[in-house]
Amino acid sequence: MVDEALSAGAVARRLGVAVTTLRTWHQRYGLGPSEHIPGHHRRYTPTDLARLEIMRRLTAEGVSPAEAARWARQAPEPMPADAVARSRIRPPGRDGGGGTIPVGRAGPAARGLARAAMRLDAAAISETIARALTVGGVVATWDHLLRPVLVGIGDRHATTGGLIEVEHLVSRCVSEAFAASSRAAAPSGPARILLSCADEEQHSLPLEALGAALAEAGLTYRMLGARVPVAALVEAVTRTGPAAVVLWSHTRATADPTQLSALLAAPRRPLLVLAAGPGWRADTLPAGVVRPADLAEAVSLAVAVRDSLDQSRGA
Ligand code: B12
Repeated sequence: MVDEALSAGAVARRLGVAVTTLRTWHQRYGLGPSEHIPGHHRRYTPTDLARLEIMRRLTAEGVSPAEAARWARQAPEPMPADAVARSRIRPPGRDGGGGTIPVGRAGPAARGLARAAMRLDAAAISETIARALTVGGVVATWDHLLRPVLVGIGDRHATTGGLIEVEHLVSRCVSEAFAASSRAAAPSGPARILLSCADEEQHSLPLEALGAALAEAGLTYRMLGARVPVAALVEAVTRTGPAAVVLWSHTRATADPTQLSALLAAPRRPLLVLAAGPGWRADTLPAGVVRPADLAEAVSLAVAVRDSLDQSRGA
């Protein structure tokens, strides 16, 4: 943490605000640096920075500083990728035994969501997700709130055989939240991105996260959802001519690369074919297929396709 901690000057430069503004936010709203090394000035941790970014964004959008600070203080803690990985390989039981969902080093919002999930409290689950979406947006909500909890549910299920009811209820609440968020963003224009799960693939939540993130970025998409047979996928591509297709496979069992080859051979071949998800093996992908590492990268690639289409239209 010490290596990642920042001085007030560095934070002010990153956020584009004055150091005096940071001081005010600290004194009035408690959004100060939390890292303390004896004999040194206090320093801002990645969590402090994430909260200040929310503060800056909301105040810039006209939210009152007191209200913005309230949202910022509730924001989920950012979770570095290596911490996510560590949280997945922790031995079962270290996070409090069979009656809890392990969330590794994820923040208080993820722990609250895990507790609500264990109580099967759909209203609290939905409220926590909705608040995180409002405060931090889709990518942060997925990476720092939902993924830790989903991975924790999966890990706990793998070791105990239980929590299937929790997994189903949380999945349902996540789907609803992303659908509502996409509807609220309501981008207009033709859907240039096609999202589909591989044949027999039931894990659609990451694609739903991608859809909501695309909508948030102003992109329209068409979602085919879970378990799409390859003939149906090719039919959809032929009929709608999308610029990009994202095919999700969560497990090796559904990652048959001939599905990707079929897309590349379709009469209206998409500009970009993305093989997304941990099911795909890089060494079996047909040439010309791109494999995004995470949600943020998948969004960037889709935005790049949209921009290049816009440019070629304008040219
Ligand atoms: C929710 C869930 C379900 C739900 C899915 C609901 C839905 N609408 O999606 C339901 C109940 C349907 C389900 C069913 C099954 N499931 Co399930 N499920 C899960 C769970 C808990 C979360 C899935 C999820 O959304 N993960 C998304 C995130 C959380 O995954 P991640 O690993 O962090 O993501 C990585 C990458 O994908 C990438 N990434 C993350 N997000 C994004 C987004 C984009 C766009 C991109 C490009 C990349 C990207 O970054 C991460 C780092 O590598 C997982 C646990 C887990 N660890 O994933 C089990 C899990 C995937 N399921 C599992 C199993 C076994 C099953 C079943 C076979 C169970 C059964 N016997 O019936 C079935 C059917 C599977 C099938 N044929 O599709 C196993 C898979 C084991 C394996 N590797 O083969 C897991 C890992 C649970 C476990 N530990 O045993 N499941």
